[in-house]
Amino acid sequence: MNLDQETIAKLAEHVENAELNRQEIVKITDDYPDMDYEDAYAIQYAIRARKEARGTRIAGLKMGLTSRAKMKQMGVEQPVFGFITDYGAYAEGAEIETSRFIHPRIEAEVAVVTKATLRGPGCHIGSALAAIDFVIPAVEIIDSRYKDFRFDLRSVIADNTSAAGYVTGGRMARPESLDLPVLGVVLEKNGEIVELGAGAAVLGHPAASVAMLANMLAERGEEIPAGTFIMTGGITAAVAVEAGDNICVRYQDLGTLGFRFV
Ligand code: OOG
Ligand code: MG
Repeated sequence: MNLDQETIAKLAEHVENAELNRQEIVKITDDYPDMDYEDAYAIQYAIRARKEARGTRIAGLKMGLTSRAKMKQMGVEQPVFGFITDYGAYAEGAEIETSRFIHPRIEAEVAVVTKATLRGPGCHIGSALAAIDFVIPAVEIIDSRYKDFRFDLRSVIADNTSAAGYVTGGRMARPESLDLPVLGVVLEKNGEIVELGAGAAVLGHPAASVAMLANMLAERGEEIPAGTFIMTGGITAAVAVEAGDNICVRYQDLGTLGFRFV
């Protein structure tokens, strides 16, 4: 770690305020070029603690930058993790207030809920699959607090990996009933197909993303408790949305998730 506790706390407040006030900021590594990955996660965890102290419930975990499409779009090459909150949750059919965000984008993802503890190191796709209770379609709403969505890996980790909301719905299924790598996803905006892909876009298999999360958490002495909701990362590149947009995401075997921005 290169930053002291006081600076971590100050940056956590700065980045969280950008979220709460919907006001974009410049990426924090511009002013703190020495900030390292540990500092970045320390800032993210400080933001999480600030929210929990205010009564926010942590509703699950997310992986990000797990697909080529996303890595290419954002110019960063390594998966990251973050948390999702109770107040970011939307159900299928939701009317989502666009004014809650700075410059929202959506990503089609596959989410899972676990039924057993997952602990790294050495967690692999087999253990992850055995620990998945069910799979459920989920669309993430990301909203980088950084100007023009421009960031580096350390800055985006500190900004809780741009997490802003998520819509769940469609149909859940047991993992053994699905062929997750070839599970097709089609994202439509206002009736037009804008992105499409398959589960394999996510590290070859969405369960590999769950295993990687367990291994990343293990480095911090943490595990994934049973009953955790996990978003495995965008299959497709993220799509910018604005008020008036109607979104429909079709998942092979898992139904359709529709909602709109108002
Ligand atoms: C970072 C978050 C990436 C995903 O699913 O890849 C992410 C960003 O692109 O702003 O959530
Ligand atoms: Mg995502």
